Amino acid sequence: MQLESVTVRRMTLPMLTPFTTSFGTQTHRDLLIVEAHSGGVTGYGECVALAEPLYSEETTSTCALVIQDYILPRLQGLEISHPREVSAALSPLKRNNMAKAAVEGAIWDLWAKRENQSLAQSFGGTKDAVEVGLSIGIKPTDADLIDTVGAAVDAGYKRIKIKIAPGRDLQMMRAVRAEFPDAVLMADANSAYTMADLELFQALDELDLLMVEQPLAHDDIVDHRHLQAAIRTPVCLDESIHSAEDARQAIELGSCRIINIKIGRVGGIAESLKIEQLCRQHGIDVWCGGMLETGIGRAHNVAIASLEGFTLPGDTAPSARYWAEDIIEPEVTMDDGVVAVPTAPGLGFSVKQQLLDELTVSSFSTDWC
Ligand code: OSB
Ligand code: MG
Repeated sequence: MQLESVTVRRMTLPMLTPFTTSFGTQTHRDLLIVEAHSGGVTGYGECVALAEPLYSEETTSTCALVIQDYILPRLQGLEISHPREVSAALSPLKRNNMAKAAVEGAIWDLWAKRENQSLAQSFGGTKDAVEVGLSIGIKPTDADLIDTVGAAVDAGYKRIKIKIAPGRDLQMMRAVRAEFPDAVLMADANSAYTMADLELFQALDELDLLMVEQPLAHDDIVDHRHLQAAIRTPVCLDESIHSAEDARQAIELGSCRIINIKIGRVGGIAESLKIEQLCRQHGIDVWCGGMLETGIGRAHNVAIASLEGFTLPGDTAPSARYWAEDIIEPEVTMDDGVVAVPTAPGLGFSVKQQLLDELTVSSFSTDWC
């Protein structure tokens, strides 16, 4: 297969509810949708970078630039027999993982559609439904948070993740645990703490959390090792893992017992599959993280979460949790805490092309011919 053309669209979607983490509040999603075309078929990918470099160094704007100036030129004229070859072709480019993943994802969807395979099938997924957890942002009061957790428990989510930040941590988590003694709870710090906060994490041990996600610096694996050795609660790494090589080092050091895979953060599907395999070999639990995706990125996430190594519920909540109207149809929906893995070719959802056109504020396309 040869890529004939690629179009990248930028759009802004208002979120139904603002989402606050230790690094800031998202009220809108500023994102890129990549369309890859070949033989009359279109594959779709989503760039998960945020508008500002608060989660990682990438932003929507840096991704647009890197895709246009560096990624697409390397794919021009390339004969692609399997989408795995895309990450190999892009490997000389350092990092810029979210930019690479957006393009690789579109090509993977295109290839799967042409091969008449679902994305899940093309990834080697085996489950026909995936368990879903909810990620809840920092709320102004404990009462607000308890209401939101209660609604999530009632909705059937299999695991509830609560964002924590200095000043909104131990007391708040104790209040939630007291209200929901049996809920499967975890906390995500988005790298807001240091080893000076060891006592906080030791105190959190008493709450029987499923895990604590990225407690320490975004680029650390050494201090996480010391933290994991000093607490019972499993440490999960998110921000610190950008590749299978990072995962190998973290596992070797004992820096975590769980890894959250985000396709964008690790540079694509091929790299995600390597991490899943490595974790399976080492008995490390894996789950699919989320970046407040539209239906396009969400469909990729649901497909990858169908792999055997994804042993814990992922942040793949239904569309209606985020958007007034998703850009795919049907929307992603949840039943009894699970999302069905589509079996139709590619994403398994159709993209609302007219809505995409209406939302697009700027775009660029390759001028290959
Ligand atoms: O740390 O997992 C995170 C959203 C944006 C950036 C980072 C994170 C998150 C989430 C939301 O937790 C997960 C989702 O519901 O998509
Ligand atoms: Mg996280």
